[in-house]
Parts: sequence; C-alpha cells; structure tokens
Amino acid sequence: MAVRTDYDAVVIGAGFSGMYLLKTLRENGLRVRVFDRAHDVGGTWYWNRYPGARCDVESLYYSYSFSEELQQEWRWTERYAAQPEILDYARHVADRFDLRRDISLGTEVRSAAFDPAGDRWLVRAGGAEVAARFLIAAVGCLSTTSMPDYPGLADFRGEAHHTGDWPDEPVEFTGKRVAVVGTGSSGIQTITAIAGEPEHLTVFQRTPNFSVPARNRPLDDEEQRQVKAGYARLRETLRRSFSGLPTERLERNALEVPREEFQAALDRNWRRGGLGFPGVFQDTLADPAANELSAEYVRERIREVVDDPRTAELLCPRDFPLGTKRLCVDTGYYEVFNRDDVELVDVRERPIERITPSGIRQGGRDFELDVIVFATGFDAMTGALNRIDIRGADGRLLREEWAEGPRTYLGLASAGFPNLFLVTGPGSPSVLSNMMVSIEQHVEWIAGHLRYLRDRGLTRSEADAEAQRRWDEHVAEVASLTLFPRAASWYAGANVPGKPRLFMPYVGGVGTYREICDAVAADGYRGFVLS
Ligand code: FAD
Ligand code: N01
Repeated sequence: MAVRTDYDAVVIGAGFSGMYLLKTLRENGLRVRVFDRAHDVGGTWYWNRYPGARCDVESLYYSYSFSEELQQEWRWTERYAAQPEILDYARHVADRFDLRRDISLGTEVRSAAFDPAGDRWLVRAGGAEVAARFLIAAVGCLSTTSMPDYPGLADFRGEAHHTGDWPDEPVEFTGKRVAVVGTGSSGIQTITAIAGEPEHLTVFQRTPNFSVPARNRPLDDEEQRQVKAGYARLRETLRRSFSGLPTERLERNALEVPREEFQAALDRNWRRGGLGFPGVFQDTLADPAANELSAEYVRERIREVVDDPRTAELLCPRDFPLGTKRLCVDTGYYEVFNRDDVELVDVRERPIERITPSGIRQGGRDFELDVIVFATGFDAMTGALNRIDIRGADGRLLREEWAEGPRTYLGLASAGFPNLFLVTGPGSPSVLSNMMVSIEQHVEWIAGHLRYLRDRGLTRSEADAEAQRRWDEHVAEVASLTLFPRAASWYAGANVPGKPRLFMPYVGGVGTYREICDAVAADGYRGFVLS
C-alpha cells in the first residue's frame, strides 16, 4: 500500500495522554495525527462505563494542570467524579482545544515499522498506511482487558460483560441473578453500585483486597474556590511529591512512634478517606512489621462492619502487604456483605470450573445466572503495546524484545526502537502515581526532546542499550528495597497467565523521577544516541 501522508508524529491513543500530546506538539508546530480504536476521546473513561466507575484520586487533582483557564473554569461536582463526568471533561478538553480535527477515532493501529533509510515510522492504522518521523505510544497502562480462559464462555445464554469494555447502553440488573467475578477496584465499585438491584448477587472472590473509605461527597463552591485560588502552587507541590497525591506523609516510622500516635494518625486518615493510607508512615511500604500494623488496622475495620464473622474473615486480606497491590477506595463495600441477597464465594481453593449455558460451575455447585460481570482486570502496562506489531531498526519485534519483561530507558524509550516514545511506560512511576501528574510530565519531556532534535536538525533519537540496562537495574533495585515485589500483583505481571514476572513501575517517586529526567535533558539527553 502506498504511503499516504507524512506526519511529524503519530500518536496512538486519544486518552488524557494522547490529547495532551496532540495539543503540545501541535503548539510546537508539528503535524500530528492521533489514532484511537475507541469511538470517542477519553481512553479509560470511554471504555470503563460499568456501574460505580469513578476515579480514586480526587478530581480537583486528577485533572490537567497545563491550562490555568481550564482548571479554573471546569467545575467538578463530587470529590471523586463518576465516569460520565470524567468522560465529559475529556470531551470538553477535546472541543475547547480544537483537538478532534487531528484525531481519527475507530481506527486501530495494528503495526508500525521503523524505516532506517528515512528515519521514520510506517504505521498501519485502520485501512491506511501513514509515515511519521516520531511514533508516540499513548496506549494506556490499563487499556487491554484480561479475561480468564473459562471453558464454555461462548455458550452462556445470559449477558456477560467485562468492566473494561462495558456496553454503551445500560445493563439491567433489577430482579436478575447476577455474578461479579473479581474483587479489585473495578469489582468493588461494581458490587457496591449494583447491590440491592439484582434478585441475588454472587461475588466470586479469589484474593481479598484492602479497601479504604473514599469519603466521597459533593464539592461545594467554597471548597473549589479555595483549592483553585492556590492551584498553581498546589500543582507544583504535587509534581515534586512522591505520588502526585495531596496526602499526609509523616516523616516518621510506624514502628517507632507511640501506639497512641500511630492509632491517631491512622484514624485521622481513615476519616479523611482516600489513597493516602499506606504513605502516612515512611516504613509502611518497606518494613513487613510496620506494614502489618496498618494491615491489621484495616482488618479490624472490616470486622467491625461485617456481621458474619466467617464472611468478615474471608474479606480480610492476608496474602500481600497493604499498599503493594493498588489500594481500593470504596463507599460502603463491606456493608454489602450484610445483605441477605448477597453471597460471597471463595474461589481460591476451588476455582471456577467452567461457564455453563445457564451460569457458573464452581466447587461442584451450579450457580444459575442471568448476568456475569467480569471484573478480572487488565494485561497491564505492556498489553496494549504488545498487541501491536512494532518493528524496530533491525526488524525486531518489540514484543519479542520484551519477552522476558519490558526493557526501557526511563520508561520513555526502548533500545533498538528509534524515534519511539512511550507515555507512562514501564520503568516510570506511572500507575503508582496520580496518573495526570505523570502524563503531563512525560508529554512535556517528550515535547522538549523533539524540540531539541528539530532545533539541531537531528532526525533520530534512540535509547542507548547500556543506559537502558543501567536504568532497568535501578528500577529493579529500588523496587527490591520495598515490599512491592512480595505481592502477586498486576504491577508485576502476576495476574496474566504466562506473563513474565517483573516489577514494572518505578518506585522512586514522581518528584525524584522528574529530577532524573530533567537532568538527562539538561545533559544533552544523556543516554540517548542522537543523529
Ligand atoms: P488510556 O486512557 O488508557 O487511553 C489509551 C487509549 O489508547 C485508549 O483509548 C485505547 O483505545 C487506545 N489504544 C490502545 N492501543 C491502541 C491501538 N493499537 N490502536 C488504536 N488505539 C489504541 N489513574 C489515576 O491516577 N487516578 C484514578 O482515579 C484512576 N482511575 C482509574 C479507573 C479505572 C476504571 C481505570 C481502568 C484506570 C484508572 N486510572 C486512574 C488509570 C488511568 O488509566 C489513567 O489515569 C489515565 O486515564 C490513562 O490515560 P492514557 O491516555 O495514558 O491511557
Ligand atoms: O483489576 P484487578 P481491576 N478467577 O487486576 C480477579 C485501576 N482502577 O480492573 O487478585 C477469579 O485489580 C483477581 O483476583 P486475584 C486501578 O489501578 C481504578 O479491578 O488475581 N478471580 C482480582 O480480584 C486498579 O488496580 C479504579 O486473585 C480472578 C480481580 O479479578 C486497576 O485499574 C477502578 C480471575 C482483578 O482485579 C485494575 O483494577 C477500577 C480468575 N480466573 C480500576 N482472574 C478506581 O477506583 C482475575 N481475577 C479509580
């Protein structure tokens, strides 16, 4: 097929990353084309329309900071906005900055090959092939769903949906027999939202998760006014912080403070609600004994809420340290299990055997069902990239290069794949942070790098293999100083059968990471081979 058009950059994905890339690169004078297989912008917030879907980072901070006008004019209705409102926000951004004219929706990128003769990428998107100097993957860390390979699924006569690929039209639960498989953030939000609607709700749980109260509430004008008055300074603090979240971090060890002080700090954060809980004491994510103190605090709260002691114990997480799998944030999750029409089924010892035409068979029992919700997560961080045939300078496939796990320099680039950049890729703080902070930092860094190349008449940038090896080593070393690798988490690829086990995100913190990236840039993009 003939090459149709030459672009300076092709961006894959029109979520928050892709949209900000388009805006920034366009302002720098580049010709950009964005492709997304979705039929609207918004990425995560387009696909995850399941009941109860909302953010777990407060909306006043889980939002773009690049435009003072935008952040002042947009009004969030709740502390944690629900999915429709976040999708509206994404659409508003697309319209306000006139982004849509350069975005091709409903267009999947299936392959991309680097052409060393022209220092450009040839990208197959939809039915066309386009060429671009730079290829930027803004494909999302949680955009490729993971479905267990249950026998019989195709024969199920009821409705079955994955939370990450939810239909447009509302799914009816009222009076039906419903199952939810999976108790991560998506499962917990779905279960809490729909409880009471079905005639009977069965929750299939393999591993209980830690969930803390969100304390969601409407946002009044005065609170918004106050935050917005200090937005610029606040956003800068988040950029320099550990996780990009406005949370309390005591420079103290849980094991060293008096018990009353420990209890008071956790009580305070429990009342405040939200994700800050594991970061209050600095040893919680590093010392098993310290972690156990906070973990037991959460278990006590579960036992207080759940009436039936056996159910309460089943819901108490014990398999991994608190905070080493993404903490869940809920509004009344544990209370659901006091309802007569809700049943918790433990599938750890006796997994789901098969899907039958009329439901689920597990532990020798047949569950008759009308609707099954699969809240079984994602092929995270590498799934979307590995689905594309990305061929580098010598024709090698990225997914083969990453067969033992992803290899990157700064999470931004991979040796052998010139002029390819990744947004919130493995090896960067990414999913361990407020993603908006990390997205903006990556987009601005990439835009700065492309400016640097253009100003010097350079056409090629490639991560140096040795710099990449050192960075990967550093990422692994920092992770090994924490408790994170002790969890069989999606951070480490443990949720997808056959996926290599490697702790993917960078645990060094967004502030430190930003300093490293800025220093690399200031040093003439040290670790990149430019020509
Ligand atoms: P995405 O939003 O995932 O967008 C990537 C886009 O790329 C998708 O639209 C996809 O269709 C497209 N794409 C991928 N491959 C291709 C291809 N081959 N061809 C064409 N298009 C392709 N993070 C937080 O910090 N706070 C939160 O509160 C939070 N809540 C979340 C709630 C849910 C339910 C989920 C699943 C994730 C949440 N996250 C949260 C993480 C969230 O993914 C990021 O915050 C952010 O939205 C990611 O934006 P993105 O543009 O990088 O990726
Ligand atoms: O996915 P998950 P998710 N049989 O992987 C279970 C973000 N997010 O979509 O733990 C039985 O966390 C699996 O069990 P186990 C956030 O970053 C944010 O819920 O592997 N069960 C687990 O319980 C989050 O971390 C929000 O033993 C099976 C569940 O399915 C990330 O997205 C909301 C199974 C999957 O949990 C992913 O969350 C939603 C099987 N064969 C998502 N296979 C907010 O609140 C899997 N499971 C902002």
